[in-house]
Amino acid sequence: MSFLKRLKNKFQPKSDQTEGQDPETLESQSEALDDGLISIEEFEEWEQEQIGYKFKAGLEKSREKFQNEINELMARYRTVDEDFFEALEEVLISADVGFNTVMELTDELRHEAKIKNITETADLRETIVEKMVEIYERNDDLPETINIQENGLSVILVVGVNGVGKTTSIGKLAYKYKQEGKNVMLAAGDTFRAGAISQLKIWGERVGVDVISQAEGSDPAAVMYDAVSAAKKRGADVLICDTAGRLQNKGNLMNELSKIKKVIQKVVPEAPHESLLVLDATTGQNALSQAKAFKEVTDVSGIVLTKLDGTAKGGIVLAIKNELGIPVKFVGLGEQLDDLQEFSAENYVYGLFADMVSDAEEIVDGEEEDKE
Ligand SMILES: Nc1nc2c(ncn2[C@@H]2O[C@H](COP(=O)(O)OP(=O)(O)OP(=O)(O)O)[C@@H](O)[C@H]2O)c(=O)[nH]1
Ligand SMILES: [Mg+2]
Repeated sequence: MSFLKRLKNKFQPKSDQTEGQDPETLESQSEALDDGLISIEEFEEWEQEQIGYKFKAGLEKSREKFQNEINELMARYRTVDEDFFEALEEVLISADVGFNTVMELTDELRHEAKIKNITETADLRETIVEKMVEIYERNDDLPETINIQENGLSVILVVGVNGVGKTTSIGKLAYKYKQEGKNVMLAAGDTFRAGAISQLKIWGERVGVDVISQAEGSDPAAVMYDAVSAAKKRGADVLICDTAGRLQNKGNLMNELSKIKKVIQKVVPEAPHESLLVLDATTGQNALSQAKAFKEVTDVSGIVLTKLDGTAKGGIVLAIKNELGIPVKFVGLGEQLDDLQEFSAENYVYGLFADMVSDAEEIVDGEEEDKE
């Protein structure tokens, strides 16, 4: 089965279903599952489709830009030659894919075109998409999944500079884990910025989870110690910790974060289970420099890439993974509570090329018919 067709089966299983008309909610589907009205397979299929919608909607700007440019490219260059590859490189670089990744991708496309004897650019379309997933997933010992314990407390430390979407992402994460039936608590570790504590408390109320805090200006490590102790005592499953992102003073930040980790480990030796760095996708190359700077001061186990819905340069996802060696674990696809989604290369590529995926059947079926 072709790659695009496989994506189509995964994300658009019911061909007659029109997008946006699916009236089912998570609650009603979960009930239907509990009542035995639908099977686990049907539930999972439905869930995957919903995730597909989210990625498709969140990546709309990037998809439009990318597909327009690729279409133009294919119209302008009909035969596969060096001019075409150079123009393709420009398109990818302008989508923030990152120089090294672009070079790796186009080198492999050159090779693929040669061995498969592909001479028309239109026939290379699907290979471009497939290679993007392949390159993302390659040489990869990096754990993509979130390290949440089945039993016992999991501590998630959230770091990042001001304004990138830390608090919002913490709120959305809390919502996600609460929906999954977990007992969630939050720690207001940004005691530095005025208003940061009350902002987190508002999210706590909105989602319905407890927030452990102290007065503004107090020692963040003391807040964390309180919070981890309370979370352990109350038998919480997940504790998500906010921090202040004062990157302009790296020495201070390093001391503060290592002190925070030390006190957390006094209570839960294997914590933090995740140290998530939040980056704003709309800041492009600047997000990459922030990540490099954070890597110098602390361990980062994953990236939360926010505001992907606000940029047409969604290629930044590929650059982050390949140029920093840190997996993107969550992406922010909008302002709704359920718009923070777990990242997977296939979901992402589906969002970027959903229209091409929708067209896949006709093209592929046509080819199959031709062969018969
Ligand atoms: N469209 C969109 N907006 C987002 C997303 N994530 C966060 N935002 C917005 O980004 C703005 C800043 O988010 P905050 O969560 O306050 O950022 P922060 O990092 O906590 O900022 P400080 O507390 O100042 O350090 C808010 O207006 C959010 O609604 C996203 O995925 N998509
Ligand atoms: Mg905040």
